[in-house]
Amino acid sequence: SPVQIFPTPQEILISTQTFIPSGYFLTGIKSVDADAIALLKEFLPISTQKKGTPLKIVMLNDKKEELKRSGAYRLTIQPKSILIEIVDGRSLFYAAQTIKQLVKRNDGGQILLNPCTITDYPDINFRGIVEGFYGQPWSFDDRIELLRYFGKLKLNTYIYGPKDDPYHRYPSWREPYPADEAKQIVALLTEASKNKVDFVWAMNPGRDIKWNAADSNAVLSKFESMYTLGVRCFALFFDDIAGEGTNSEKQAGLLNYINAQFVQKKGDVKPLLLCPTEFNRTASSTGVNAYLDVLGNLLDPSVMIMWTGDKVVGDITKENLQWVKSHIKRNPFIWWNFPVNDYVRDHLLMGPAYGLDKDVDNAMTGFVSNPMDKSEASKIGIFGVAMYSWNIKKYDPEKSWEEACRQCMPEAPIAFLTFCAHNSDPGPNGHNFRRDESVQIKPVIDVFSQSFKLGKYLEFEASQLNALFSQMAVAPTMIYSQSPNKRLIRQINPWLRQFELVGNAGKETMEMANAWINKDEMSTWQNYSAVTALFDSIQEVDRNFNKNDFQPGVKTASKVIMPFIQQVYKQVGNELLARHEDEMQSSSSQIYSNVEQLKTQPVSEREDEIVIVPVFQPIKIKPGEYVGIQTISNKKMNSISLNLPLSSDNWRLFESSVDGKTWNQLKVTKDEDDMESAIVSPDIRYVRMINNSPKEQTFFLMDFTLQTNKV
Ligand code: LTM
Repeated sequence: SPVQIFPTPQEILISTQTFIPSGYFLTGIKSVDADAIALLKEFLPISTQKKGTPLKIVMLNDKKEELKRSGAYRLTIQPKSILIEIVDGRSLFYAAQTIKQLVKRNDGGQILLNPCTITDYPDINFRGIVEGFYGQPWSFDDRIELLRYFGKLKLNTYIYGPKDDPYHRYPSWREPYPADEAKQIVALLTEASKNKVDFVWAMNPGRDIKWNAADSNAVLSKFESMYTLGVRCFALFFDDIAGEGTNSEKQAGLLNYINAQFVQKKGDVKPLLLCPTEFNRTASSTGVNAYLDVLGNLLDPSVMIMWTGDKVVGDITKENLQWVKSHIKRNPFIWWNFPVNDYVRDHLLMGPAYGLDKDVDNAMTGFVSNPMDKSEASKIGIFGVAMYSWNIKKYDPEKSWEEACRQCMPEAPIAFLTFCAHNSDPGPNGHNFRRDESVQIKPVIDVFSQSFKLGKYLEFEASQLNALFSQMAVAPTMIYSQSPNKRLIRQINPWLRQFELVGNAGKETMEMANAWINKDEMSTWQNYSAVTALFDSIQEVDRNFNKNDFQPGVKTASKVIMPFIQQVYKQVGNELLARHEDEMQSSSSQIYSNVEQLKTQPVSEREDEIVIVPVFQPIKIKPGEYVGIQTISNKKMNSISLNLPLSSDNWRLFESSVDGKTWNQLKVTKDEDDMESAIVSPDIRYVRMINNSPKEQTFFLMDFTLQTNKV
């Protein structure tokens, strides 16, 4: 095709010849979407007089089911006319977005168009994001910018549900927003409407809801207050809760009540959306009257149900979609936990959006991505979701990702692509969700390092590695100097700094390796010291930036590049210093647990503490199961401290051990904030909390910390 259009149209016939259009006048349907007309006028000469070429807008009349969807359109461009057939205002807006991408200019600045016929519609009805992560919610400006981005990508759904907005969730879901926040919501609704986006306001009342009339009315009146602000789409979330709120019969009862008393009565409110408590297959109970079956049987058929797939974070497969449909008795509305990074906050997820089944027709009501707390950086993942959800069969994750990088940073596309290519894997995490990273260079690294271990330095591979490391080292400077997107730079700044250091460390490492192979001990020493100094700087950035209580730190190129650099450094260092490898490794800790859900949960080791990375989902722990920390650190241990809310019963014991075989019970005390702690002896290497009761228990693992003596 002579022109690229994003998302890829369903059917396109386009001539390679261009023509220069004269002025247009509008004809056909009179009262059409004003935003779409304003958009058309931005790039087409449209006059108010009946002069020039007709641009005719008519209703689309086609039997095909897809061409009845909101947003569907047919566009016929000929030298003597433009015809736009539409279903609704959104269709016209999308046709205008398409024409915008078709318009080119010649050297004289004149507009050029290619005659074409485009028949286009979305594969999935609701497409967009759910702002549903933990951590600092997006700012007002972040959201406005994203809504504009949505318009361009033909995304139509913005679900508002940030976990750390107290008026969305605990403790203030019952209360209306304060005046200034309410004003911002009104402004967001206006921007959403301009971009043909449904702004869905979600409430997450499950943590402390009481199943009584008072709380049903509390939900109703909060919805009423949001309706007054202009909200017309509503959702109820019951994810990440334990206890009373998880009752599926009661949840279904509440949704049906809101449907009857609010949605039906208002008449202009769209169907309700529910995020269930068991929102993925791993978390789903089975048997008679299992949670999802109850929802499937009781919930009004108009209510849409969200679903994250087989796991909290993972792929979306045909098989999984079919499985959930058989339980909820409707197509699921996908909540895809990508590129969200609230469970790996020291990493960025800026790689391709893949793991989405293409062999799925009409199997999803909606598809929304849960993004990172970094709105601009999330645009890369969101772009992929926009391409997939509009045209599933034509979706190409790699190509979409490259285009996303180009569009997000047209001023320095190669630098930005390089940055994203090495910032995609989340690192080890409890969801076992990993991404490919450094894909192109990985085979080169494998070949080079294998030979290097045998004392050979492969020149050809080395030249490719050198080229990449140089590119990495300059990419941040290019981005800082060329990109006007200051918001993006602010959001990813710590990673940009780190990226430059890693690039430089790579360059020095290659020189060191070369000098070592050439038996140039003097240069080897010099390069070795330079790499050591760069490692120190990398550690400094890691310690001093991106501070948060969950996973502080700044990890970049951590899957392929950093391990390679470290391995070469270690190998040369070992030989140079005649040291043994294990002596260099002074400390390593990991989770100590036989709870399936926790086995891969990482721990984070800091200067004077070892912390289990918090888990947001409730954890089920059977009698005799335990969770704790195992360490081979050479530090002295001090105490453990715990903050495990919603678990005041006496079902657990705390224990410590030197060898993992003999255990001593710890005496735990509570302070006035209900924080628990216990002193441990300096030589212990294991601490754990064990379910000492005869029953399975549910708890949240928010803070489990082993304090070590300050070094
Ligand atoms: O995924 C869902 C439905 N809920 C939460 C999200 O809020 C959170 O962002 C993700 C990723 O950590 N996990 C969840 O369980």
